[in-house]
Amino acid sequence: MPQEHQEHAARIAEFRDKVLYKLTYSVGKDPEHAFTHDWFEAVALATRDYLVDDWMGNTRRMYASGTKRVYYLSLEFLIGRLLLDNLSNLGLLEVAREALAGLDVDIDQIRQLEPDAALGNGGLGRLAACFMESMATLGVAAHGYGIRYEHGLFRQAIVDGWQQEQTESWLDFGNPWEFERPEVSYLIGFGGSVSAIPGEGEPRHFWHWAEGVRAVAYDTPIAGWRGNSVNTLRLWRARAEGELHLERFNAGDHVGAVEEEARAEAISRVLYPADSTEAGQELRLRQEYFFVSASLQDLMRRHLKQHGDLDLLPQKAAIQLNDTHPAIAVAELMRILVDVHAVPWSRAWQLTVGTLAYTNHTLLPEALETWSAGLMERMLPRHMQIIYLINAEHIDSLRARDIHDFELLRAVSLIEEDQGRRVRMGNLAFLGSHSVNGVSALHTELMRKTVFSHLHALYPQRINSKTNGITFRRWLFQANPRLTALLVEQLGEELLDRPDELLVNLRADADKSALRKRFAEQRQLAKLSLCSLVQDRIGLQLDPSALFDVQVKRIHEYKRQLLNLLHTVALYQAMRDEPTTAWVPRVKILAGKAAASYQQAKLVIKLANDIARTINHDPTLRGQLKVVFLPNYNVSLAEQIIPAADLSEQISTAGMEASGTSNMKFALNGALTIGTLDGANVEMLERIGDEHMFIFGLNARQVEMRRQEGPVAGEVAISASPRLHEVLQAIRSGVFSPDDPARYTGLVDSLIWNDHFMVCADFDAYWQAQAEVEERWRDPRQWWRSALMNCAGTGWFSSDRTIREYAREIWGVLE
Ligand code: 26Q
Repeated sequence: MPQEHQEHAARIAEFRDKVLYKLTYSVGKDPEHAFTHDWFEAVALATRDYLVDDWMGNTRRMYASGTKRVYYLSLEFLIGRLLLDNLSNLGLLEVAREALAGLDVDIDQIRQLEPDAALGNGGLGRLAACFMESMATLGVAAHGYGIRYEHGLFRQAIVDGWQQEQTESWLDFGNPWEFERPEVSYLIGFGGSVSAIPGEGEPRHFWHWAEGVRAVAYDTPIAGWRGNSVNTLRLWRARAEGELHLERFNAGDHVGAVEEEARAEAISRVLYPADSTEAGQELRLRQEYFFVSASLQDLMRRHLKQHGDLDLLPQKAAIQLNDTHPAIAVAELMRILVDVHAVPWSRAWQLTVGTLAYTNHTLLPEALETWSAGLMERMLPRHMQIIYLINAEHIDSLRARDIHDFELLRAVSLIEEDQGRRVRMGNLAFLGSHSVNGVSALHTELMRKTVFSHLHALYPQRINSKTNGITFRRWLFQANPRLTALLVEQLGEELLDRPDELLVNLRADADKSALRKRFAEQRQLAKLSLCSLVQDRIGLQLDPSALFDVQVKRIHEYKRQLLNLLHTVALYQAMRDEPTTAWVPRVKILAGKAAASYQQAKLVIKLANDIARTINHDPTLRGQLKVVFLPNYNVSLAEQIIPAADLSEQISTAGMEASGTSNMKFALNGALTIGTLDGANVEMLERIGDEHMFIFGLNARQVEMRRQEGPVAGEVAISASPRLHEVLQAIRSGVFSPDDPARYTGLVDSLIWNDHFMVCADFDAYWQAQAEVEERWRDPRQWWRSALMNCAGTGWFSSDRTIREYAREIWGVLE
C-alpha cells in the first residue's frame, strides 16, 4: 500500500476508535443498542477532541505572542449546525464518512439530527457567524461574545396557512460543542444608587447596585479552514446569585422562594425577536447590559493579566459592536476605567474611543434603538450619569468649536427630548467609537446623508464602508459539494484556499459548452434534492425542469414578498387567460419567518399560502406554475434551498436593505438575480455585469424624492396598469380567500392609499424584468453562461475579504 493510503487508513481507524470510545464512555451506550442520536453525539464529541488540540495550541500562541485581540460583541449568532463545518474545516470529512460507514452509520443521516443553533433573527446574526469562521480562517485572534439563549429563534409552524410560533429547545439533548466554564463568571449589577466621594482631582463614584446576576461562560471552539486556527465563541448564561430562600419555601411559598431565581435567569432564557416594539423592553435592556458587562469584565481581566497596563488597551484590544445592541459598552467601559480603575475621565474617553468600533445594519427609523431615560436611570443609574456627562462634554466641545446651530446640537445630542427623554444608542455608539461602518457602499452613503448626517459633518473621517460577505466554506463547499467538485476540477485545488481570488478565472470558461452543460447537470441534481425535500415536507410534487424562482428571508414589508406574490397572481391570470400558450414552467418558492407581533408580515404569509393552495390545485395550469411556502426557514434549510435556485429574488424597496447576504449566496451557487438597486446588489452588479442580472425599478434617490412629496398613492400606478389592477381586484375580492373574502381588503386598500414600499410603483417594471428572465431561460446557452458569470463574479463577496478589510482598516491587525 502506498504511504498515502496507509496514512488515510490509519486516520480512519483512529477516528473510528475515538467515536467508539465516546459512544461507550461519554454517551454510555453499547454500539449494539445505540440510537442514531447517540451516534451523532459520539461523533460530535470525537470531532470536538480534534478541535481541542488545535484550540489549545492556538490559545497558547496567542498568549505568547501578545498579539492584538479582536472582540466581536453581538446579541445574535445565527450559527446553524456545526458538525459538517467542523469536520470539513479540520479536513476530516472523508475520514469520518468512511470510518462511520465501517460502523454501518450514515454520516448524512446523523448530521440531520443536530439541531440548528438559531441564536439570531436573520442577516445580522448570520453575518456574525460567517465572520467568526472567517476570522478563524485568517488567523485573526478573535473572541465572539454573546448570550447563550436557552431558546433561540422560534420554530415556525404553518397551521391553515397562518404562522404559529413554537418554542425552539435546541439544548434539550445537550450541546456537544460547548464547554461550560463555571469558574469563569462575573457579577452583573442592576438598579440601586450612586454615591460620590470627593478626593484629589475628580471625585470617585460608587455604584451600590441592588440586584446582582451572575454571568457564567460557555465556550464553543470555532475552527477556521484547514484548522488554521481555532477561536472561541464565549456565550453567557444568567444564573441567580442569591441562594434559594429556604425559609419561604418551608413556609409553603414555593413560587415566591424561586422568584428571584426566575427573574435573574430570564435574561438568557430567550432570543428577542426583531421588530418587537413594546413588550419586554426592560428585559431587552437587561440582556444588553448583562452580556456587555460580562464581556468587558472578561476582556479587561485578560488584558490586565497579559499586559498589566490599561494605557495599552487600544493597542491590544479592538471591540466591534454589532449594531447598537451592545452600545451600552461605551458607558460600561468608561465606568470600568473611571470608577473601578481610577483612570482620569479624559484619558478614559481616549481609551474607550480608541478601542470601540460600531457597525450599523439598518436605517429603518423603527429599528434605531432608543431607551427611555427613566428606565435607564432606574436600571443603570451610574451609566445614565456617565451618558449625561459624555453628552455635556460633547456639546461643550462643539460650542468651543463655535458651533451653536440649535438644530445641529439637537440632532447630535445623545438625548432625544421630543417624546419624553430617551437615550439614542446610535449616537452613543457613534461618539464612543473611532470607526462607524455601514455594510454596503450604498448603505454607507445613505448613513452619511441621513441618520448620521450631522455627526458625519462633525467627524468626517469616522464613517467607512465594509461591504458584507459570506463564508464560502459553508455556502459553497458544504452546501453544494457537487458544484464545488466541478469548480475544483476546472480551477484547481487551490480554489479551496483562495476562492475569493480564483473564482473569477471561471469567466474565461463561460463560453465552453461542455462546462456549461456540466454546470447545468449538477444544478439539476441539486434541484432534484430540493424536490424530494418539498415532497417530504409539504407533499407537493414539483417539476425539476421548471424555473425555480426563490425568495427566502425574513418576512418584512420592505423586502416586498408582496410584490413577488402580485407577480405570481399576474402570471396565474395570464396562464389562465391563455391556457394553450407554452409558458415557461415556474415554481415560486418562498420561506421566512415574520416577527410574532408583526401582523402585516403574518398576513403576507397567509396570502402566500392562500395563493399556493388555489394555484397548486388549478388543473387548467397543467402544472406550469406551482407555489411553495416552506415552513420554518433556518440556516439548514437555506443550505438546501440555495443550491437549487435558478432565480434569486432581491427586490427590496431601494434604499431600505442595508446589504443583504442571501443575494451573495445565491449568485455564488449560480442563480441569476432579479433585484433592485439596493444594498449589496449594486456592488454585485459592478462585478457580475449588468447583462447577467435583471435590475428593475426605482432607485434609492427616486424613492426618496417620491416620498418627499407626501404619501405615495398606489392608485396612480394601478390605474396605469390593467394587469396590476386585475391582480389587486382578484385578491381584494376574495378569489384566494373564499372562506373569508374580506381577508385582504385592508391589505389592498393600504396599497391604494399609501404605497410606502413602492409595490405598485415598481410592479410593471418588475413584470417586465420577469419577462426578460423567461426569455433568457428559453435560451439555455445564454442562461447557463449567465449562471457561470454570476458564480465567477461573486468571489469578492467572501467574508474573508470583508474580514481582511475590518482587520486592516479598523482593528489594526494583519498586514
Ligand atoms: C432591536 C430592538 C429590540 C429587539 C430587537 C431588535 C433588533 C433585532 C435584530 C433589530 C434588528 C435586528 C436585525 C437586523 C438585521 O438583521 N439587519 C440585516 O443585517 C444584515 C447584515 O448586515 C444585512 O445584510 C441586512 O440588509 C440587514 O437587514
